[in-house]
Amino acid sequence: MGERYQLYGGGGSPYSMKMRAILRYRRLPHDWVLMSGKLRTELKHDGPRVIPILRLPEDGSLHVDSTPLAWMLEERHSERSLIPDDPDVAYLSDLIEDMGDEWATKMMFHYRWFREEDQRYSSRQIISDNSPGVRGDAMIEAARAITVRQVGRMPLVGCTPENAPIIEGSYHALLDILDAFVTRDEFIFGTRPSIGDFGLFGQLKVLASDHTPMLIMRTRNPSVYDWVRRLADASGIDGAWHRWEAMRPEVDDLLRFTARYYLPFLAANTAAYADGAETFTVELDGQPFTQAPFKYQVKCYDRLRKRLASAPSGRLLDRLDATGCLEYLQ
Ligand SMILES: N[C@@H](CCC(=O)N[C@@H](CS)C(=O)NCC(=O)O)C(=O)O
Repeated sequence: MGERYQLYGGGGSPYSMKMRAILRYRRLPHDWVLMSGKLRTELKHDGPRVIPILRLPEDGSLHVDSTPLAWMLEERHSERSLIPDDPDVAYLSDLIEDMGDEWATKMMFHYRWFREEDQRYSSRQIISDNSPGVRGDAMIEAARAITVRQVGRMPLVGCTPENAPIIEGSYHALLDILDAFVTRDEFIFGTRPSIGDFGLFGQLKVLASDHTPMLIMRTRNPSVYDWVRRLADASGIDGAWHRWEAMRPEVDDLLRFTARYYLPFLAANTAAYADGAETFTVELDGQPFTQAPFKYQVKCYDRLRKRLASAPSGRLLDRLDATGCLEYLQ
């Protein structure tokens, strides 16, 4: 085991891509290991059956959930932190990370499983990574089984045909915002990437690979495609944070985007969960969006609100207010 982290994941898993890109940017010695059923049994991890899993070098302990993992790395290593040193900027970075993890993932899941040609490519890719030696009929059968399972999960995460126009519209809107500023060394909060960049990156990396969203990104917003391609390994980037006063205007566009799609969803999800409702409908960008309440996102909302309540600064509140976020976060 030695001095290196092990990251167990899959090439089609957005949170695995996020964690791998973080380890690379932070220059932390690690091995990238493709997870398989056999390996999962050998690892004897008794936590949630998800990827990625990070194994610590010193004691072999196994840990999941990319946001807490990223924060654990922050505690363990101070060089090349992902957290902007200005706490107000850091809050915005966390908000954007959360939006990437929890809203942009709907884009990823929708495009992956909505159209047959996407199902065909994605299911095969997942099996190819997680099932060593599988080919021919066995590959076809395993790909079919995972397609059935994942398509069955679509309504649980709101990826229904009725919600498709909202999800696709939000993908286009996000690409357009990023397209307005990404260049070779530019990230959301400076010339170095933040946890917010990596939250978006995880989902965008998969969207840049799955068939239909890849074509959209490459033809409509090729500069975003390039940005994603580079952020996959940013170990050579040595940048700086912008000061609050020099924050680029596109950050406000990202915040307005968050207020248009993600935060109303998050608020309605929490209310519906508290009421024990089976489903809820919320208006997003002027259109009704319906899904069943999702427990994990209740925690996300709680965390964002508590953090803001614990350290409110006037300029942060003003910015959140001006972009439409504040009404959901107070
Ligand atoms: N919040 C977790 C989510 C991890 C997650 O949902 N991973 C997916 C793959 S990207 C998974 O393993 N799902 C279980 C399954 O597909 O069986 C994180 O940020 O790491």
